[in-house]
Formats: sequence, structure tokens, C-alpha cells
Amino acid sequence: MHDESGAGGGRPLVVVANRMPVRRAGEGDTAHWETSPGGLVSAIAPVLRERRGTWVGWNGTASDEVGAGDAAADAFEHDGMRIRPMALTRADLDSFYYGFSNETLWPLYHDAIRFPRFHRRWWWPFRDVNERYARAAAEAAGDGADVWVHDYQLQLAPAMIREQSPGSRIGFFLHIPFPPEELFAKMPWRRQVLEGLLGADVIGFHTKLSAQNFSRAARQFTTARGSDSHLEYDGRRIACKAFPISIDTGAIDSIAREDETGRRAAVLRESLGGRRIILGVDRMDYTKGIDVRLRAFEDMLETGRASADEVVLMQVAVPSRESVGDYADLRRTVEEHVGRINGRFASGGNAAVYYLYRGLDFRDLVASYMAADVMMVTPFRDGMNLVAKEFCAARADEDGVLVLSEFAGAALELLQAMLVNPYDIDGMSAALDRALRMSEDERRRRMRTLRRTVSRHDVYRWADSFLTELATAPGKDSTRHEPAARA
Ligand code: ADQ
Repeated sequence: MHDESGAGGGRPLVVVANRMPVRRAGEGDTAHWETSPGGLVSAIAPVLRERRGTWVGWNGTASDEVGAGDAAADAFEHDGMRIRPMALTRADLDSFYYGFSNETLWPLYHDAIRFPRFHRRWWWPFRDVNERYARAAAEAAGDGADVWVHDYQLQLAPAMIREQSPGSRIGFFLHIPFPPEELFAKMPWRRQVLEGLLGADVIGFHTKLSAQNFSRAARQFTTARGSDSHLEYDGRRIACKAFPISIDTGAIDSIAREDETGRRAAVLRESLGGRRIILGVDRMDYTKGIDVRLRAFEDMLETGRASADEVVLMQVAVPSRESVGDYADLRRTVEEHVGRINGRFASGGNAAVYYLYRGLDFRDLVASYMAADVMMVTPFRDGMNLVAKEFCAARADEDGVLVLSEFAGAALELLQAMLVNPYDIDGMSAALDRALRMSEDERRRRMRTLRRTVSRHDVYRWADSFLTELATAPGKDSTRHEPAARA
């Protein structure tokens, strides 16, 4: 299905991400590491094994020991991968992760749906933790490796790694959108963040728009010069490109075809009274538009276009960043709203909204996708949104309607979805109504094309295309040989 040799000509690979690709399972004597589920890990793990690679990431526990992250001795092998755990203290997590990453960068990069908070007391620990990841990555890279840094928490690391391991080629991938220059300009440390990223040879985004936003900000606030897709900086040529991420389509398709998954989908449908199911599956995050989805559904109930006898909205929200105030507020708002809708519209023992505040295991998740008549993915802003792609991959029956926000990166590829504007509640409730009434012919026509799209571009292809670009990156002194006009 995919080429496990990976691009990179046999150079070692170092992956640097906030978290490790493994998690602790079992207790006491049976405690052990297991590989974390998810497309990113499945896509990168085979390449790491093949290329004798190391994954640098947080070990998942908050230690009280200051400087614990510098202990290199605890690197270990798991499932053919070398793992270099980073230990973070409670104070690191509060400032670097919850503070600067999730209260400054996350809202700023997602169109400032919530007000980003800019505190120097978070910025300095953010720098410090990036420095520690960079040191661990440079140690793992030795004389030179292909180093692939992931996501907004580690935007300063590329330049720091370059300084400590000049023989390495460095790639960076941003999993969230890069905001327009005028929003980005608000950040007091905008130049430092851009210079951190400019330490990379290849900077990847989900969309061309994000690549363009980044390149424009870099030209505005640093000495970088060039075009929307290539920059010259510090005697190097840097590629800024779109690499739209995807999912392990084959794995989802296979589990969807297993009898046990079909059985669970049937049980779910029956337990919801055989009604038509509108499904929402998200991390509980204010970017995901869970609140507006509830309002659109409420509008349908109020205007009599839907009734709880016939239709149910199943909303599964997985807990996320619960210690951040905006997330706790969102949870409260969503749960009050669910209560109000059910109080007003439940009928004959049928709740209008079936709400779960927890994660589902993989098979139950796929079974929910299979049970749904309409999948609603309505973020205000989303780098890509994998749920939309997973839904299509799970529909081996070629049925089901995807209602998708035009502000998700996925909307650029999933053109046969019903695209909606999450700021337009009337428009969303009209689209929902139309989705529920769509003919079987039209549903199948759209779903077949959607499925072709997600099977052609799976996560293996995504990882391979990024690593191939990195392996052929021109690197240091390249701008001396190539005229800037070609950029
Ligand atoms: P997220 O914001 O986490 O990712 P998304 O892309 O939708 O958003 O991925 C969420 C993942 O969590 C999916 O694989 C989904 O199956 C799983 N999930 C969500 N709710 C769940 C539940 N209740 N139970 C079980 N599993 C659940 C960030 C960016 C995205 C980008 C990805 C990858 O914000 O825009 O697509 O990274 O780059």
C-alpha cells in the first residue's frame, strides 16, 4: 500500500513533536508502552524503523523536578523505534503548553475566535522548552540527519536545531492554519517566531493560503525575501508549500468492512430508536463550531422541519485542554444548550440530542460514522479536519452526506461535501434540511467521489511527499548558485 523505504537516501530521521508516539498502558507489573493510535504515528513509524530514526517528544507526565527534560539517559526502543522522552515539569506545562501554545498561539492562529493572551511570563518558558527539544533533537541527529519538527508548540525549534546541528536538513510541518499577516502582526514576538521557523529548509502547511500567509509575514517582519512559495534567508533557499495531511484510509476502510463494526453500527441505530442520525465528532474546542451546529439543529426543531421523533443529533466531544478557562466555558455552554434543546424538544422518551463527553475507541468511532445519515463538521477555522476524511473512508456503503465548513482545510479537497459557512446559522440549518432530504442517487454520487479523493491521498502519501521534498532541499548556500528571480 505504501513505500516503507521512505525518502531520504538512508540518512537517519529525527522526528520532533510535542508528544511521543507511545503511551503507557496497564498498571503495576503489567505496565508497558504501547504505540499511540492515530494516522500521524502510523504513517511515520514505518519510516522511522527503516531509517534508524529517533522520535523526540514529551513523555506525557508532569514531573516536579526542574531540568528533568535534559536527562538523555532514558531514551529507549519501542516497536523498532528509538524514543527520546522529554520530561516537562508542571510549571513547563502551565507556561509552554497551556499558556503560550494554547492561550496565545492557538487562538491567534485560528482567526482569534477567542482573544489571544500575550504574556512574557509564558514566552520565556516557551523559548526554554523549545531549546530543550532542540538540544535533544540535535543530539539524536549526530553528524547530520533529516529532522522533521511538528506543530505550533515547537516553532522556535528549527533555528535552534540548525545552530546545534548544521549538517542536518530540517523540515517543519504546521498542523494548524497560519494566520493572515495582519492578525499575526499582533504577537509581540512575531519576528522571533518567524526566525525560528526560518531555520527550516522546508516549511509545510495544509493549504497554499497558509504557506502564502507565512511567506508574506516573513517578508514583512524579517530579512527574508522571495515569493509565496520560496524564500531566501541567511544564504539559504527555503520552500514554503502545502502538504495536505490525510488519514490511514485503508485501515478505516478495512475496519468498516468487519462484521463486528457493522454490528455495532446497527446496535447504535437501534438504541437511538431507528431515527435518522446527524453526527458530530470533535475535540471539545471552540474552533470546531459545536455551538453553532446545535443552534442550526435547534432552528430546524423550532421551525418544525425536524422533530425528535424522526431525527437525533448525536454529538461526541472528546475532552480537551480542560484546565484552560475558554475550554471549561465552552463545555458549560454546550452542555447547557444540549439541556435546553432536550428540555424543549424531547418527545415520547426520545431526546433530541444524544451527547457524549468522552473519546470513543476506534471501532466505535468508525461504527458511529457508519450509522450516521448526515455528518456535520462545522469548524470556524481548522487546519485540515481529519474527522471529515475519516467519515468518507468509513462509508464503504457509499452512502451518507457530509456537511462541511468552508473554513476547514479539508473543504479544498472534499468538493462534493455540502459546504457551509458556520457563521450563517440560517444557511446551515437550510443545508442540514437539504442533506436530510437528499436523494439516494445524489448521496451515492457525492460519496463515491469523496471516497476516491481520500483513498488517493492517504497519510502515507502525505508523509512520503514531505520527506521527499526535504531530502531534495537545496539547503545552505543554495541562494548563491541560484538567482533570486527563479524563486
Ligand atoms: P485536531 O484539532 O485534533 O487536529 P482533527 O483533524 O479533526 O482535529 O483530528 C481529531 C482526531 O481526533 C481525529 O482523528 C478523530 O477521529 C479523533 N477524535 C475526535 N473526537 C473524537 C472522539 N470523541 N472520540 C474518538 N476520537 C475522536 C489538528 C488540527 C487539524 C488537523 C490535524 C492533523 O487542528 O486541523 O487536521 O491536527 O494535522
